[in-house]
Amino acid sequence: MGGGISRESLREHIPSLPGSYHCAMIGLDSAGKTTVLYRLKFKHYVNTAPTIGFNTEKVRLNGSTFTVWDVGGQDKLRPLWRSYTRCTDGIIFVVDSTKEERLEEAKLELQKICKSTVTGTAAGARNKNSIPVLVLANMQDLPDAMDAEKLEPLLGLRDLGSMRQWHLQPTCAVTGDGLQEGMGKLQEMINNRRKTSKMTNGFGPAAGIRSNSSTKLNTKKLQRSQSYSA
Ligand SMILES: Nc1nc2c(ncn2[C@@H]2O[C@H](COP(=O)(O)OP(=O)(O)O)[C@@H](O)[C@H]2O)c(=O)[nH]1
Ligand SMILES: [Mg+2]
Repeated sequence: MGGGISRESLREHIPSLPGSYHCAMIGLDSAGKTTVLYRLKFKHYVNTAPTIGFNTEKVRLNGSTFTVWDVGGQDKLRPLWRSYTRCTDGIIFVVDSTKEERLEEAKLELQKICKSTVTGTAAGARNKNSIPVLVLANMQDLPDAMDAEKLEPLLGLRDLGSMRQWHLQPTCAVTGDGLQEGMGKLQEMINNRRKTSKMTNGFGPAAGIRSNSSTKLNTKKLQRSQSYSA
């Protein structure tokens, strides 16, 4: 193909089809990313091995197609994340809710990746209506899992900037609890971003969007009890 046009800039100029979404799933190693991917794809639990490189699957949910890229989370693989997140429609960031000692590391990695997705081409910079982030607070079936209320400040989600939509969703990837709901939220945020980008393209900065939220979950019963917006 002709030189000079990168894969990223092509993705920026070719609009995604309605009902079709490209998502990059990242997070520290052993957070449950691959378990999430196969739970979404096959609707049952699949035993995993550490991911060297990436896994990808097309997942059908609510009549839409999500192409999900699950990228290895070991620290030597993290420099790869950027090439998956730069031009994606949505970022899924998976956290092990039982590992308080790894939350600072997770927070810094999330901040780093979010920073890397606001700069870039002129179009990217104008469209400061940044790539939405779905944070999965995974392992909620375990007794020492922290709930969304506790995780939200520890992950610094409110510091991600006013142009960033995010949603914090408690999940258990083994049973699938919370996954459908989280993906529904991600879809809503992506559609919101697409709408805002259409309205503002070429007419100055995007209007601010504040649709950030956490789903609170009864961690014992894994049922949604309440949600709130920032
Ligand atoms: N109890 C429990 N274990 C989980 C959950 N999600 C993943 N796991 C387990 O955590 C381990 C790491 O999961 P994996 O998907 O390989 O993590 P990844 O490195 O982020 O891809 C595996 O043994 C999974 O079975 C969960 O929600 N609850
Ligand atoms: Mg994996």
